Amino acid sequence: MRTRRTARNVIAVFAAALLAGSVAACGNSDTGGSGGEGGDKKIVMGFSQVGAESGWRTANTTSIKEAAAEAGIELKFDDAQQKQENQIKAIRNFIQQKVDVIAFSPVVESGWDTVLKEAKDAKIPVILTDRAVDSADKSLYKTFLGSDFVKEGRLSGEWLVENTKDATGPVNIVELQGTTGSAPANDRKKGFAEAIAANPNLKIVASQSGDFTRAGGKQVMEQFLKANPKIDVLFAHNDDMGLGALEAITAAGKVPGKDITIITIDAVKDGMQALADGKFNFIAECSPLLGPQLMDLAKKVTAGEEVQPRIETEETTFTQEQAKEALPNRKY
Ligand code: GZL
Repeated sequence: MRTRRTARNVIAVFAAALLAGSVAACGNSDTGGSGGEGGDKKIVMGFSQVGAESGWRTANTTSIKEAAAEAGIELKFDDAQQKQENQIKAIRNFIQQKVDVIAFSPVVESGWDTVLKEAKDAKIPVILTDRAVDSADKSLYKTFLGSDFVKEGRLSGEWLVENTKDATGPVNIVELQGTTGSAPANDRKKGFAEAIAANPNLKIVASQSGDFTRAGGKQVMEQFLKANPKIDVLFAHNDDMGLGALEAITAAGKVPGKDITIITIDAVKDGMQALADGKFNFIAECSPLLGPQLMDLAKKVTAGEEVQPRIETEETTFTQEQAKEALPNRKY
């Protein structure tokens, strides 16, 4: 009798232990997932966007919003209308709202240290996307995701050197710069100038900002045409300024792509169409499709994972023939 009772007790204790173990295991799976403690907590991202100045920017905003929805990340999105003070205000709001991560495309390179220190003090990780800042303190942000703008400028200059090597006299270049003080404007100008430096025939006779907009490109190109009797090449830091310049060139009775060779950067659909139509001559691509990579980075930094300090996007270049082939499949 005693033996049977003892055996029953042993089985009961063993079953209780098994049950306890399985509940604990089950409990653990509830606390798995992305958030650690809660698991189901949605990541909240505060994003400050430059504005809506160009086709590139519109495509970039679409990529970010779609990727956030796809990743299940709650996005607080602010459009700064190309004003740094609006971006600083938005970042301060994000800090007040205690978001999990802040991402932004800084409209200009300088003037960010104070607000980025406030985010760091609030223990909110910051991701730079698209444009860079010139802060000496690299601990103010986790990573930079975007393009190599110097390379884009260099590729543009190298194409021009290659395609004017038979020119006998001076080749007069006018340059439509991007937003004054912005990383793409500074770096594209630098890369292009370095590439053409070895060729004394190639001279930049005028260079001015068109602020990355079509209206700006048209307005400045009109001034260039009035002030410079002989313009052989236009180098525009983005498609949109090049597209605006087309109107000024045509109104001046010149044939774009023939009388004036046009080189731009971005490769948005309207720019690629102008290239395919022979109005542009060369485009260096700058991809706006940063959304998916940005959301992956947001998950990593909010989980405390280490990430590369700089992540560059894959890009290419297009001639007129290549644009005709690529156009049907362009995503933006
Ligand atoms: C480049 C981006 C630039 C684009 C412009 O990454 O910051 O800003 O080249 C856009 O079209 O306005």
